[in-house]
Amino acid sequence: MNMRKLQVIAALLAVALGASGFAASADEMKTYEITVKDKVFTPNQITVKAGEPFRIKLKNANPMPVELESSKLGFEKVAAGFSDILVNVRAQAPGTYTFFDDFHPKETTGQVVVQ
Ligand SMILES: [Cu+2]
Repeated sequence: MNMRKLQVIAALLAVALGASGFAASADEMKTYEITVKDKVFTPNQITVKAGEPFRIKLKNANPMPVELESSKLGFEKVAAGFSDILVNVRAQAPGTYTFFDDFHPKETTGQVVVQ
């Protein structure tokens, strides 16, 4: 095998590895953990990058269910008592978006700051 062929193979390998690296990073979206207890989200504000999908992992530290919801961010999911849920959020434009527990929508709120 000559040097030119080796260079072509190396270039093709780099492309293949790069492509699989990209697929892996899509699977490893940044996950923000929030705990809800006694009608309070902790933290009650997270800051995420504009234009990048992300995940919120909500740990429900109450015996009662909560419903994590945000109409603007497009999710609505119930976490049973003492359980965790994961929601995927689409890439967003810069801004401040509210989320809440739909069982206590006035009291139990938080914000996602996209910047
Ligand atoms: Cu709801």
